[in-house]
Amino acid sequence: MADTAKQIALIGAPLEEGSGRRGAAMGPTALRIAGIDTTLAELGHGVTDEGDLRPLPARDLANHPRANNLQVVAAFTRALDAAVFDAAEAGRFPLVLGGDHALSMGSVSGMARHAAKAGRPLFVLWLDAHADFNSPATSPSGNMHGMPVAFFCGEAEFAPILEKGRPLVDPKNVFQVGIRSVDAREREEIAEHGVNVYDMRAVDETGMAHIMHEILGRIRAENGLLHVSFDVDFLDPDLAPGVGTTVPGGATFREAHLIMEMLCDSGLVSSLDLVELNPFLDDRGKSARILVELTASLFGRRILDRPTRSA
Ligand code: 4U7
Ligand code: MN
Ligand code: MN
Ligand code: MN
Repeated sequence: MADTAKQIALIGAPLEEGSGRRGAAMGPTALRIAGIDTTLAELGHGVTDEGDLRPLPARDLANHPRANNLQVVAAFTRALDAAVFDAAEAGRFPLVLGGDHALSMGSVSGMARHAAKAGRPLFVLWLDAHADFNSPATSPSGNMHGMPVAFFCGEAEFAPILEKGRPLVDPKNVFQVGIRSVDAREREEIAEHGVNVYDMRAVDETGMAHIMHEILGRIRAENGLLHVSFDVDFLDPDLAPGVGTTVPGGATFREAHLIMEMLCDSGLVSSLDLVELNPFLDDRGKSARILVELTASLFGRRILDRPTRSA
């Protein structure tokens, strides 16, 4: 049983237009079939499935030649900003079932508004093979799933997807772990903006526990809220092949579970995205199942009971 029972709101975001291929729109369904709701309920939590968001394209915005399917991505951004904010304000834990990573423009925006209202800083833990810090001006592909971090850190070139004056996330409050594929311009951008990056080499050299202690210590010291964004390609492709952008040399099974266990013990996590699952590319539901198992670790499943001593 979980130490602290939560009220969890499952919010389906069948967005695939932010990526370069089809399939991620089936992600929410695959996560439900893999038992995300019953797994969390068995751990003692209250679970409400809000179903899938189905926003109409934002036709008030002009299309952009370097931001593919901007109107669809913008519609999901607005819908998720509202759904995540409303759930958090109601005291529930927003758990977004993706959908491609462009959806984090909306989920992080909603949590940034919630944190601003509570007078607390928002931190973001970005678990990904990629930095996702492109903008329409720098992206090699134009695919918006490679842009969410630049968007919520306030990079200027974005079309006005959300109204001006939205709360942003301080790039110094963004922690990226597992990074191993960074574009040339992204490399400059993340350094200029002061994003905290623990690339795969840092994981190899210092170990995941050390990295997580450092991150959690900082968030606790600043009384922050933590949004976790989990891209399937953070994991090694042998473990999780159901994703469109596999990169070799990813996190192992235990590294990923340790992160979730330490996050659970910290009590700091306030929201979660599960993104980039592409069931069309998966191997008999393997990736969907591992995501559900990792989510169970985040919500209190543990190997043995032990005193809390993380961070
Ligand atoms: B994901 C890429 F060029 N950087 O911008 C781009 F390599 O959400 C990939 O992390 C982005 O899966 C990957 O198109 C986005 C590319
Ligand atoms: Mn990503
Ligand atoms: Mn990625
Ligand atoms: Mn910049």
